Amino acid sequence: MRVLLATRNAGKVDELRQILASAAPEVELVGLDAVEDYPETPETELTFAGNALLKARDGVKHTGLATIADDSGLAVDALNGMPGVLSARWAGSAKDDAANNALLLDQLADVPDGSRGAKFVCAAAIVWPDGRELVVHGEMPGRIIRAPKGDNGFGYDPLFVPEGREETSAELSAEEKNAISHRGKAFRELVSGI
Ligand code: ITT
Repeated sequence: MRVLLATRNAGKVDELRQILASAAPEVELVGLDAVEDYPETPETELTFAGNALLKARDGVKHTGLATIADDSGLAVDALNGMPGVLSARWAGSAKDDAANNALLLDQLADVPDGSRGAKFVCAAAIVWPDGRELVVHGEMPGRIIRAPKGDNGFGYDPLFVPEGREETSAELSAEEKNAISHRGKAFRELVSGI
């Protein structure tokens, strides 16, 4: 089965290829780099599930292939669940991880250690050419520390310590992160339903 992977985020591509290779080895993933003139899908919905479905439907429309996509982000307790669906562009439209992390640290500067809870959330969607759709969710709870640590992963990983761990998710190996992550949980459930 050939499936389009509709994401431009290189960090996600690496994670999803690895998660899907072990959870669904029969699925042949086609990346967006193999598709000419693929337009970026505007993420106009206010929910992770809504945006994941928009991206997956666009993939079917442009390629005719079954398409999987995710929409994910960080929900910080002290920010009432923000940056949420705005996570990629929190410091502006450039989608700059370092700027996003710096802004988040500034915003939480006066928040005490006991109140720095947060979770990563992922909605994973698959849409088939015949119109069938499936969307599932995964979460990874944890907390935000005061300075970045670690070089693995992407996005907010250097600031996020998963519940029950001492290291940030940027200090975990890819296998360790995928085993507990929002994206790992959501995609393992997604492929069990296809
Ligand atoms: P696509 O829409 O092309 O998939 P994107 O980066 O715009 O790429 P999202 O809209 O889903 O993807 O935004 C996700 C953002 O949330 C991402 O850029 C990070 O800032 C953050 N994020 C999500 N999952 C993360 C993870 O596992 N580790 C660190 N940050 C993560």
